[in-house]
Amino acid sequence: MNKTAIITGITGQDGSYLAEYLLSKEYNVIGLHRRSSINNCERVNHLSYYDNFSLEEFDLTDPSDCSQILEKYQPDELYNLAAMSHVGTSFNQPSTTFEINTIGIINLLEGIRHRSSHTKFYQASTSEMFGKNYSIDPNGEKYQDEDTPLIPQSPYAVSKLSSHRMLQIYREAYGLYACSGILFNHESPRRGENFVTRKITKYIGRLVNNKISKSTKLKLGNIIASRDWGHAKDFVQGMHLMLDNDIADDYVLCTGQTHTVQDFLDLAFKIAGFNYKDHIEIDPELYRPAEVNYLKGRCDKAKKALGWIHHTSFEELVNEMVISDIRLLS
Ligand code: NAP
Ligand code: G4F
Repeated sequence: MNKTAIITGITGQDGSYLAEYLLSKEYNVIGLHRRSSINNCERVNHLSYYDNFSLEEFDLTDPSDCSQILEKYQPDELYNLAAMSHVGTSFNQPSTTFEINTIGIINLLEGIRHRSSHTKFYQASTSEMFGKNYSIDPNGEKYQDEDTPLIPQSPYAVSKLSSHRMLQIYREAYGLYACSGILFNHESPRRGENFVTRKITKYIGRLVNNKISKSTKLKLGNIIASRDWGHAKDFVQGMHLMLDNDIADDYVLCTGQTHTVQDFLDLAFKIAGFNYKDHIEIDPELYRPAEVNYLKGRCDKAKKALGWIHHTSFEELVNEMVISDIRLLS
């Protein structure tokens, strides 16, 4: 019999790629989205022709909604991707961030415990939880992995760390099959437009298609921050591998390489035939009150236990995003 998977956050970047991936494996997929006054399901509209894909309204912050969904579907797998996922916004909306990112997972874990205890659970944890911290190898190389202590630097990161720890407690205390994926940044042409990579490629798309004047600058904050950027398509496969296993555990997924925002700018503008220095302006308002300056993961554990590796290089990712936004805005 085909397996059933529920995905929260179906309208987001990862939700759409994960749904496509699970459908390719013949899962029945139920995508959960919160009510909106307009249709915001554009990332998954193309999946509507699948008989085994459906959408259902849901809000993660409502405990009864969470338990009813679990009672109704008794899913084999539940992927909790829903979140207030913007680090900068979390400084302005700390309570909402906690309500969704922390209370939300408690609602789901309680729902699983009482209504559907066979359900395997995936939680979208994050490299932001490392904050300013890193480990150093014998060659002096700085990196983060599962053993690096977590010292979060933003309301978003603290909310995710609470969820991460809550999941571990439910796994140990109640024997739930629950995995936390500590994922480093992953991007794609479907990335939300207020994350730095997409903000850059969207600006380039407008510039190339003469939708803005050459004097309209791209305003950015801290461009010396380093991130370990991969492709979302690769990362959703790792989420599935964590649940398609015999032992529930927590894993880092990353590319193992790091680049600054400046590196991203340089390559993205070069692809379109421009020099980024002619087009950007640093806006101090866009600096965060506390910043994570360096993220570079090591995912030897996931490679060994799950056989997961990333396939898309940084250059391929940037190229795909730039070309996509040039086409989209033409
Ligand atoms: P995203 O594009 O921002 O999507 C977030 C999703 O959560 C959206 O579908 C959003 O719905 C939904 N959501 C928010 N509040 C909700 C609520 N109260 N009830 C139900 N749904 C709600 O994020 P993403 O990039 O796909 O990331 C997926 C998950 O991975 C997030 O939890 C994020 O924190 C985590 N993560 C992401 C990365 C990354 O680099 N992308 C790295 C590590 C961890 P609306 O469309 O209605 O807003
Ligand atoms: O693209 P960002 O907003 O991503 P950030 O903060 O790394 O968070 C993303 O990755 C996390 C995993 O590590 C996820 F958990 C989280 O949900 C999200 O998907 O910012 C990247 C860097 C930051 O250092 C930021 O300060 O870019 C810098 N930056 C510079 N100018 C900017 C801007 N970020 C944004 N969003 N907008 C700017 O104008």
